[in-house]
Amino acid sequence: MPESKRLFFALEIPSPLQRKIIRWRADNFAPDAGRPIAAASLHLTLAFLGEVSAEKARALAELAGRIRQPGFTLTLDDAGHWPRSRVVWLGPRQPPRGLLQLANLLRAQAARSGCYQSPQPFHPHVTLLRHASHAVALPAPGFSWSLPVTEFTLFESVFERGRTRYIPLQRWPLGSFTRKDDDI
Ligand code: 2AM
Repeated sequence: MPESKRLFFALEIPSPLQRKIIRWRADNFAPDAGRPIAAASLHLTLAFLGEVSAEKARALAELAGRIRQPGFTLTLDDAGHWPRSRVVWLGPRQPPRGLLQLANLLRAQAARSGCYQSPQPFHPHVTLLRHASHAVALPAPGFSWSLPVTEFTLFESVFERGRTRYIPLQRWPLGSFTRKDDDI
């Protein structure tokens, strides 16, 4: 059987911000609110690909490499609890257009390549807690972290010895790309 990997495209959260977020989480959520995600695993998923063959992964990476999009600023200033998926999350109150465009493009490329995409609208979020099955008291508004987003990443999700790790496989830059018509 050909080797397959569980893959997804995501935005990485820089380590200093990962550390700030977990400190804030410890200060603002009850210890029994849910199972905390490790600092190094905090990320924002753009498109989930599922189990993908090496050949399909190559094709998707090639398509990702053709994306020409400027960077954007992401502000994480909202938090919520989805009881059905038992997830507590951090996200942008107002997702930047660049984020929605990038996610839509990656999700469309994934769908065209045969990776099932949930029909649910994209709701950008960083998962903070899992198994949050009871009502969760959310922090009062007023928190906010902004980060410049200058690249996106293909991750592999590896489950071993009872825990999941996310391994960055490849990164692509976002930047100020000159359009052909601007050159005239
Ligand atoms: P979550 O944080 O909301 O659970 C790696 O598993 C990443 O892919 C996680 O961010 C997870 O989102 C997301 N993910 C896992 N399964 C998914 C699915 N079936 N559809 C969409 N995203 C999924």
